[in-house]
Amino acid sequence: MKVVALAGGVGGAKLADGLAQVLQPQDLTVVVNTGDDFVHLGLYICPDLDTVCYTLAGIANSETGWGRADETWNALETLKALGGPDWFRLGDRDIGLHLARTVRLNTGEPLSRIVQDFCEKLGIKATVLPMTDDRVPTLVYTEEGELSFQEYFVHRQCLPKVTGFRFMDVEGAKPTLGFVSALQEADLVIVCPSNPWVSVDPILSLPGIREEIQKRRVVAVSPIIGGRALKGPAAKMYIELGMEPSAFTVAEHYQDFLTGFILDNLDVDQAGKITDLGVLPFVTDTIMNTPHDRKRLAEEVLDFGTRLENRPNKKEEGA
Ligand code: FO1
Repeated sequence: MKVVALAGGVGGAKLADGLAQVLQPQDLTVVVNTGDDFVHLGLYICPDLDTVCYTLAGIANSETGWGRADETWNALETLKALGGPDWFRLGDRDIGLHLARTVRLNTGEPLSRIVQDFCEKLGIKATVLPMTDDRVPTLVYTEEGELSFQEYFVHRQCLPKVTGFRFMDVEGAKPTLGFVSALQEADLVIVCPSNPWVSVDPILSLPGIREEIQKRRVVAVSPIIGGRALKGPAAKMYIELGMEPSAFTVAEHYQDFLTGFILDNLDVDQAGKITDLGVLPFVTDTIMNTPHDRKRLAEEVLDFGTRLENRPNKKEEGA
């Protein structure tokens, strides 16, 4: 069963890891958001790609949800002592990866090729792809004006009230070739439990992607459980945008392409409303605290996706 998983940060990386434990490597393509990427201290940093790759390689820092395990902070301490900016915490091993990537990007090498090479060197067998090789930085509109993503997320700790988002130059960006071909061959597309606004929407906004996804069997796992996001500002963003943070609101956000939607036991009362959207709900324990949880949820998502096979997706029904 050929699967394409759309992933952002922590939640996406965990489900991608579960899928990698269950599927043959050649059957899994993980497409990752690059809207969080930015140049900092001269280094080109790709947080969601790195969280996915570190997680799949088993070297992710499970406490923070970003960066590497067994990290040291000597470079950052020296930087701070010399008056440099240390608000974005870069560990020594992590800096090594940013150096290797930045040098190669500066020669004009496409990000997708660099990622593929790093995956081989990290022993990752599944295909991990940036959503595009172009630069599509996410800007966050707040009451204090427009902030770059990491300025909002880390430096300002997601405190400013958001009023909207912009994915700069996304209209002119090209999805990676591997992304488009994997989509066209996909038996199932899985939208991982990532932030719909700043992790999934950038991927869906690339030219031609939403239209292609609408032709596929698609399931999404809710990133909102009991009205909260397990990590990050997704629920706060919903509230600030005047919407209720709930599994149902997420399903509504994706309803134009969703065939099925996986929501947590805590939100079982919303299954009926989701069915009314023409989306098939599946209720289970969606919290992934251990690698076994990741594998179990991945198996349930794939099994649910298989059962959907004999159900035309919404687009065909609506056609
Ligand atoms: N997130 C933070 O909240 N604080 C940090 O100091 C921080 C450093 C960092 C370094 C490398 C990296 O790949 C990610 C890092 N992140 C940090 C996470 C980053 O802001 C991501 O964009 C978010 O996790 C959203 O996906």
